Amino acid sequence: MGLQTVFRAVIMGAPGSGKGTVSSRIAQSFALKHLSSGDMLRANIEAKTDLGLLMKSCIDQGQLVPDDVISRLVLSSLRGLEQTSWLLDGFPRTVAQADALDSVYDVDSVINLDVPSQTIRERLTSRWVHLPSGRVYNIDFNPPKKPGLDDVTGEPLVQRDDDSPETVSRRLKDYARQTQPVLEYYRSKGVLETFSGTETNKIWPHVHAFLTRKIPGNQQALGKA
Ligand code: G5P
Ligand code: MG
Repeated sequence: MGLQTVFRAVIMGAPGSGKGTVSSRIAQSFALKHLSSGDMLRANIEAKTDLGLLMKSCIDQGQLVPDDVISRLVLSSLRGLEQTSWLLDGFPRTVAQADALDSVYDVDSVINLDVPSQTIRERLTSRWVHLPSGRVYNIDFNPPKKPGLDDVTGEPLVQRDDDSPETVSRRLKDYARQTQPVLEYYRSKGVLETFSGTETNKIWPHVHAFLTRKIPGNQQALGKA
């Protein structure tokens, strides 16, 4: 009676597969709290925290940061959210990270965005971001209202240091090597749901329909795709 059921989800997919884009739609439609490990790291770099200064070169080169560092950062941000439905984006990225998460929470669903590498390469070179909020734009797909400026704050947009073509290649390779096993991990637990395609607008209605079925107690705020 009245006990709100909590829904815990992870969104996976190669760099540039659209995790950030789809996550913000999910957060809006289903009132889940969106937590992005990459946004957390970039916020630390922007604020020049000790952690940010230490991790900057690693991230700029497209390498994964150490498992214990990222696990501590993400798991501490989940503290106090026992009664909140959330969506993790960018974490876990290795089996060690998946084990760390598993020791604290069971994940209800893992949404896997499966997008071809060539599509990804094209997207990332035209991505622009507003670092303080994590809002993502693309000069072809979802351009800002005013070129080079964030829609909400009017602040300047930047390109990520790790979106250069060589660094994107490295990130895609690392994804195949280090993150594919995490997909197997969740497949074996029976919670993996894969969505394939080259366009987010075509993938999204399927993700929306899936979550509408999955999320208990009809939590959708807006409910429309
Ligand atoms: P991040 O921040 O987690 P990645 O590499 O996993 O970074 P990324 O690049 O943020 O993932 P995304 O979120 O999957 O990609 O994709 P997105 O931003 O929504 O979309 C990409 C672009 O395509 C955007 O410009 C978007 O507008 C556009 N787009 C979307 N859909 C379409 C479409 O249909 N058509 C077109 N034309 N465009 C579209 O991690 C960054 C770094 O942080 C560290 C690592 O160093 C990592 O490299 N890190 C971790 N290290 C260890 N462990 C972890 N768990 C870590 N998490 C982060
Ligand atoms: Mg992202």
